Amino acid sequence: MKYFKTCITIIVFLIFLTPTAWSSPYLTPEPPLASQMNWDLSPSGMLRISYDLDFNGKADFHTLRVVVTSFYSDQTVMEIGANFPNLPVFYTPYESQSFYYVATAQPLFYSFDVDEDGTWDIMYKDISKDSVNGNEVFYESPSGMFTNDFNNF
Ligand SMILES: [Ca+2]
Ligand SMILES: [Ca+2]
Ligand SMILES: [Ca+2]
Repeated sequence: MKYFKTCITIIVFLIFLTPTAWSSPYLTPEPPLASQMNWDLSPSGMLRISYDLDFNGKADFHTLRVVVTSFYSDQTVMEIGANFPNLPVFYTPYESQSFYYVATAQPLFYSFDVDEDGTWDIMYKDISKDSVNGNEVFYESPSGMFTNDFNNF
């Protein structure tokens, strides 16, 4: 018996450097739509969805989507949804009809209310609306908690 102890280990690390969370504090992928706290139209006309990421009963994460179209219809949400595959459909029911909002598949803005006081503290814009994948950019800090160069981190 011969024992060959040949331990040649070639480890090749292919590191694809992509922007990661360290450059975008708080930025996190949107949870499933079904886990939302509530939704509404923002003053800018975009569809806001609020989440409670730490489950303390207070909203801390909000996404904003462009409304693709909105209309009254007496069709069911299932029927409307079938007309807009892959797009989220929201609706407000009225007596005989509902008012439907069809939004983009992914958000344009991601907003965080770090201290949960109702004023957003940091906003990211995802111009390509392709979910959180590293190409989001700092947009503004409505509360002033953060500055452009992240001095407060
Ligand atoms: Ca919370
Ligand atoms: Ca705040
Ligand atoms: Ca993106």
